[in-house]
Amino acid sequence: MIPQDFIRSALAARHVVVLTGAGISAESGVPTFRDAQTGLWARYDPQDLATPEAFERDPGLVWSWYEWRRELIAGARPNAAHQALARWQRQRDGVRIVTQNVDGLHARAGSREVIELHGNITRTLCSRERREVADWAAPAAGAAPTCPACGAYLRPDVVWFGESLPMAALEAAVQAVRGADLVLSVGTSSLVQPAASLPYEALGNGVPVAEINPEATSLSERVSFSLRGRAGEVLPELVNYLESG
Ligand code: BJW
Repeated sequence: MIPQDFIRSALAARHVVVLTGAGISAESGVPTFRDAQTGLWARYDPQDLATPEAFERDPGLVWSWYEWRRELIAGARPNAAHQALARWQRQRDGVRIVTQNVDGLHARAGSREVIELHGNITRTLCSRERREVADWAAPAAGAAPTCPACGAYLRPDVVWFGESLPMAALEAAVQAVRGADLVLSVGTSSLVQPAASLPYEALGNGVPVAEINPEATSLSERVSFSLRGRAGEVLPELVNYLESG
């Protein structure tokens, strides 16, 4: 059940920012990172796979892990939560999506102008020149492919721990939050910086923040509205209310 005062805030808001994390794609079968049984970090050590040092040590291992995830994501479909957000954007202007996810499922659901803070797993970069590369020769089993132009290893276009976020995306996200009169935090543990600080920026400006998550997070105690449930259930219900309101 969605609180009436939250529905009133959502109806009155002119600029809404929806910050999403791995939990919004969980119902598409894409594993989260930190969920105790099913999260990727329960099975893999991020220090071995999601840092520049890990890639330097063993590019083949890191490439293979991302290939596995790329295939998993290619076979996944946007779920009811992604679709509800796309529907909300079609219904009205001023709903902006900022995602930490690299899976591209918001765009595949039809959302427009999604701000991707941590890159996109479907793109590949030359690790030396940071240029996007579209074609490369298949590597030997267990090895990473190399850049056809300079010979450096290729890597996924994602942001690893210790790396800076793409400046344009981060600036766009901060500006969107500064201009928002309502922020929703959906399916994120709110642990990873700088994305985790965005809802606090809003709260500091007196802007209400709602959290949609089946579990409590480090943000939960601070939020204005806590909608405890799965994104694929809560978001369609919310957008249905807004459509009829
Ligand atoms: C559901 C659900 C359902 C389940 N419905 N919900 C300040 C203080 C301390 C540390 C730092 C700091 N500033 C920077 C750092 C270091 C670091 C950091 O934050 N570390 C923390 C872990 C402590 N940050 C960085 O290094 C960032 N870079 C940076 O800041 O550069 C400058 C700098 C560097 C170094 C020092 C200082 C400054 C880069 C961060 C890059 C994160 N990269 C990853 C991997 C991306 C590529 C890939 O996919 O492999 O991004 S890590 C991983 O975490 C991924 C995610 O985008 C990110 C956030 O995870 P998310 O989305 O919140 O997922 P989960 O699994 O944590 O949570 C899922 C939630 O869903 C749960 O709450 C569930 O309950 C919920 N859920 N089912 C709704 N159906």
